[in-house]
Amino acid sequence: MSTTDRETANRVEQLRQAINEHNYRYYVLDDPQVPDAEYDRLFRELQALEASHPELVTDDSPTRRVGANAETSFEEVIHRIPMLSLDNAFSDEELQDFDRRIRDRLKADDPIEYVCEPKLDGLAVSLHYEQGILTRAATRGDGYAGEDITANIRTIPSVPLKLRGSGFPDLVEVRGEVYMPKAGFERLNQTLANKGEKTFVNPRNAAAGSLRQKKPSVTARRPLEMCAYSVAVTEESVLPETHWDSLQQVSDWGFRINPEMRKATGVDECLAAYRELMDKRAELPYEIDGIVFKVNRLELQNALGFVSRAPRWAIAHKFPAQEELTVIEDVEFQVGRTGAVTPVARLKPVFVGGVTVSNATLHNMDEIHRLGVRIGDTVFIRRAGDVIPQVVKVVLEKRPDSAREVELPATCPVCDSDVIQIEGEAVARCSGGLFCPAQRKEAIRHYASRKALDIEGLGDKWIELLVDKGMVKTVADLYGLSKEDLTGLQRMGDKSASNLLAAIDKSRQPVLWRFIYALGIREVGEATAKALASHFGTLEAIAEADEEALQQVPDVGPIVAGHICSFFDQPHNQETIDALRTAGVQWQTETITAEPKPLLGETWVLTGALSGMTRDEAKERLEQLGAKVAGSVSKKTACVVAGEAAGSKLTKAESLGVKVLTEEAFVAFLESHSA
Ligand code: D41
Repeated sequence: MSTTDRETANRVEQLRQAINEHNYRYYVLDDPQVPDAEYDRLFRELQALEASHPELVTDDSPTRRVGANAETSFEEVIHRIPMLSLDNAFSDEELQDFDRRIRDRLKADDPIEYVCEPKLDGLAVSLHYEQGILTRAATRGDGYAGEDITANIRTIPSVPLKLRGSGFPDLVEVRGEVYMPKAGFERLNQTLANKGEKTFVNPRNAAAGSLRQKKPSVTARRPLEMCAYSVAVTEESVLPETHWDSLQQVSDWGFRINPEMRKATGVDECLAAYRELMDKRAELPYEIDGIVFKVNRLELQNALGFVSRAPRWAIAHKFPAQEELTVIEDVEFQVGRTGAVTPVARLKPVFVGGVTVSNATLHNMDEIHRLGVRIGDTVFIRRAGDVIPQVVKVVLEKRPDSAREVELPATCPVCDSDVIQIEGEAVARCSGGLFCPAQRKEAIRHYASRKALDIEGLGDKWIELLVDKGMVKTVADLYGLSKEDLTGLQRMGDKSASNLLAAIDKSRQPVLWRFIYALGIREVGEATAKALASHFGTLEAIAEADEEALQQVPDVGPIVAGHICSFFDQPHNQETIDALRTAGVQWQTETITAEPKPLLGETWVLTGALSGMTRDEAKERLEQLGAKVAGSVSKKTACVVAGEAAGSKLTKAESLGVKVLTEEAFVAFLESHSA
């Protein structure tokens, strides 16, 4: 070997050690030591060296997690030492029985020491290491024979391809659970759903499906992890005295072990550990379905032995199931405060995730189609943590002949207005707007908000009260309120009643754009309302415009035009507008169009704090003069108004040579342009 070859070989070895170390810190300890960019540089350097020196490539190189063209064979593998199963305890009594049996058998007077391990909800696997190198990975199968999944297991970053340290036996078998963390599962399902593909029912199925892939490159993209729970050494070697210590050893070899693991002496401490873990269950980043108790001393384990494939020294105390089967008795549609019409499944009550569940959301019609749900179907209901129960799968085999398709109602179940579903949008909506009782409070809140009619003092509390007492059904009712009405309400003093009435009264003459904005038409925000007002000049003209005419307005596309038309098509909305008019609300015909607009086509930017006016006021003045007000400075910016403590926008304006006005100069400018 030449010197340069030796140098290359050394560098390759150095890179592998560094990368393995970073991998270990990142995936096993969750404690990265270098930024991703540094890791990527090392990785690319190793890839490049291996590409130019193929003779240096080894199987345990961190670049070889996805084998070049290896496929997972799924060939049968006979376990040299059978993989035992676990007995279950479903109650405190069953756990106490387990502990009593052990003490009887061992004739023990003192309480037994147990190791308590979260029971990960994944798949048990066996990994063989020869001279420290991963040589074979297999599923548990029936405990005697499993399948060879080496190529897929190699892609899991928390599985060491090579044991860390030295002094390990020539042949080591590590057993553990492969699982998918909750966050990765959610992301994977979201991606699958976006592609219209079938999603997984739970993280366990997702982990199983990912390991069952023929192509390791697919498995590699799935967020799988592995956590070790036991070790078997098939030859003479010094074993630690306890299960606990053997897991510390496995951890030193580079495996992830469960950080929630702890020791407990006697059954009462075990029961306490069970309750503590149950309380933590929802917060853990992975799913567990119980807790495993194992007699800690290996000597005692040996003395206890096993019966029919399960050790006498271990038991799984199960948590309440998070999935159960039940029947969808009906599907009803609920209307949310924004008008979203959401299908809700009425279920035959079922105990799942620790509570009795009789409703589950179906989200929207797309979800119903994706799941293929019909009324009468038997379905998997899943309730994990505190999240709302979900329908995750239909059991087609159990579909009765009487099963009915779910149909989106044509009209709102609350107010009978048309239900509108825009193409390409998953959510269907009630078009009742101001009129729909389900949307009433939200509509009133919006109407009274600062950018709309700015009714000071009409906060959430009053809206709640007025709507709940039936005193205000639509915004028009606000104008009919009398002082007696208000003082009759709890906690409403004479003075605050007068103030509120005055504020309501003051809102009777809004400018047109504010009134349009206040109507709460979907996707008609402040800017669109202004554009509509200055284009059409009157509300009548907007109400009569068809979609084509509406699209003449800058910023109004087909979707917004559709929302505007369906709003005015609803007789209820027209009635509310008429009622407002009758109540004396008089929006001013937009006169802006008639005014000269010296700043038309210009974009201005406001930055820093103004002392004499608010940002919104400054913006409004500029817009009246025809300018557009933007949030960032570019070459195209006509002018920047710089108030107190202006920062990066001012610097940028100066560097681009954009005109800058101080507040003083801006005020003078406005005065010279005021009518
Ligand atoms: O977390 C687990 N799922 C887990 C499974 C665990 N922490 N410990 C386990 N210990 C065993 C024995 C006691 C037999 C070594 C297990 C399992 N078995 C197991 N997993 C699937 C079947 C058996």
